[in-house]
Amino acid sequence: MTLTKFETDGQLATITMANPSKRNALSDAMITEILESLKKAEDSRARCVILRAEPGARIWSAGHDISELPKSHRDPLGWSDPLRVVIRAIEEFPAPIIALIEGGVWGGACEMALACDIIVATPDSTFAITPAKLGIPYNVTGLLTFMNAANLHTVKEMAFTARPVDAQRALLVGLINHLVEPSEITDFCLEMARGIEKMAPLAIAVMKEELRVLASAHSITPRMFERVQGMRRKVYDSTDYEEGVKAFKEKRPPVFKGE
Ligand code: KGA
Repeated sequence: MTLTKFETDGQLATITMANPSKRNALSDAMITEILESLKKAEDSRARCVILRAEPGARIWSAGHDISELPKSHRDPLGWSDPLRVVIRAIEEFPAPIIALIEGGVWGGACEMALACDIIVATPDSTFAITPAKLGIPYNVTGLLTFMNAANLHTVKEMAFTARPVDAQRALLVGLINHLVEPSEITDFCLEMARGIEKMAPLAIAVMKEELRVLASAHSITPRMFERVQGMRRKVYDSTDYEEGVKAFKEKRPPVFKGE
């Protein structure tokens, strides 16, 4: 493990993203390590997992590794994209995962944090939904993660402005569970995890799965799905998408033309 650290005492596992030079961007390699850690935690029958960045991190994660996004003409968030795979792994993990957040949480990392079961953040944390800044057609299940985490107007404001929301507002709109000072957040999460550990793991696992099934119980017709996929395709085939990714690499603001 080079980009993450994994610690466990059997009952509680902690996964720490530890690649500050790339702001914990969710590269294929970073996500592979997170997935390996989740597998180890599941094999050791961990009753709770904490997912965090290193203590004092300024950026929790900068989101999808933009350099690994396809240039164009390919769905950037297809079924087997690493971000999609890790979101499903978190949702399907058979024990609660607590996101311990310090610092900025961007784009796909915001989805990853919100896919966790309980979210605890420090007052200087921020949360941003960024596809509009990059010209990315976010995928349907990804938007559902955001919709299940906050009310529709909040999700729309965050998605359409791409502006970071501060932790106080995130608490107010129900995006996160608790705000805790940096000096106390580790103990706070550990104490919560120890409480979960004492509860019945089978009951928790089935409630987590029931809530996942209920939260994703939206049916859409094949025609609707294909229509949306067709609309998404127009976006990832557009010059705006190329421009969004290119502008990030060139460290300049993008200029979008709507074509
Ligand atoms: N992907 C790849 N590399 C990244 C990255 C990312 N998401 N974010 C940062 N880096 C790299 C950056 O290129 C630089 O590399 C290094 O990390 C430090 O970044 O040293 P190098 O080789 O030049 P930087 O920008 O200098 O750090 P900073 O000034 O501290 O600013 C930190 C932030 C997080 C504010 C800044 O890096 C930033 O804006 N990053 C992009 C945030 C973002 O928009 N993420 C959304 C990614 O898209 C996404 O998740 C999806 C799927 N989406 O939105 O739809």
